[in-house]
Amino acid sequence: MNKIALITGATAGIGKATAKILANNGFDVIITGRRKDRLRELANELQKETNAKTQILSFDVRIQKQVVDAIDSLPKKWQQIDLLVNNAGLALGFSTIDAGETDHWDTMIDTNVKGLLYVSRKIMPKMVARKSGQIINIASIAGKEVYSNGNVYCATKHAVDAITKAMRIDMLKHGIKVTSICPGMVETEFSVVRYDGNEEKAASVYDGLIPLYANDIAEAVLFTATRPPHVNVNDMLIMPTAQASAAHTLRK
Ligand code: NDP
Ligand code: 8X3
Repeated sequence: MNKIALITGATAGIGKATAKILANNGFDVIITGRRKDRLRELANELQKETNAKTQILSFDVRIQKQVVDAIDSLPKKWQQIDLLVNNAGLALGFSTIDAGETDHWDTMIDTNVKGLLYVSRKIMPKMVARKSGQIINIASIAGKEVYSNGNVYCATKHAVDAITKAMRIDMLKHGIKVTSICPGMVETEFSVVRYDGNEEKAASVYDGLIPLYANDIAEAVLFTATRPPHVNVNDMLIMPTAQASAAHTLRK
């Protein structure tokens, strides 16, 4: 029987690429996100192109009741999740902290930190009971370094880094693997969301350099998820060749 993976934020970018690569490599996948139409499209694609079985769950990670109800609605055998990929997340805005929009702060903290906690809190007890499971948190270079105008987004990703380390310690005795995968710039819908739909501004983030693509990170997830039982990847920092740190890029 295939392992079961639940991926948050599978409607776009890294989460979508991760769902595809896992489905192509022996996992059955629970794809989640708020945009149900996109989840249906992806499920159809996976059904046509892979042998994986798929479940769709549409919920907002910020709302704990939705998280709990969605996972409770899965058929019993699908509730035995082997791999949780906590990927849903976003940045909103790019201003100095004195001028930041507090609505943006609330949304980033609620999604990137509290949402990840709600989903994990719901899924971990069944892993603990089975003494088996794996959690991969998609953190960021922004969780290792702070950059100008990144303030609260960076704080949420530093929190993901701390939560990942704490999970690994608390889950040690249960044999549950915990990993953070920390990408630099990845060209997805991330910048379009950050700049409130301004496609031109979003595209300019990647001007003159080759960024990472979603599949580059999906491959790292697959690598992490397919190590033998005695091997855990604790932390992986993956950057475009043209980006040496959060603030150092080479543009042509
Ligand atoms: P995208 O904007 O392409 O995808 C974000 C995904 O998160 C979407 O599927 C979206 O689904 C989901 N999501 C956002 N808010 C919620 C919510 N409240 N409830 C449920 N799902 C939600 O961005 P990326 O693929 O780039 O981002 C994925 C992760 O990678 C994020 O955690 C991001 O911080 C991280 N990251 C991204 C980098 C980059 O440069 N792109 C670099 C480092 C880390 P929907 O809107 O349908 O709910
Ligand atoms: C997203 C990448 O460039 O905002 O985590 O640090 S960046």
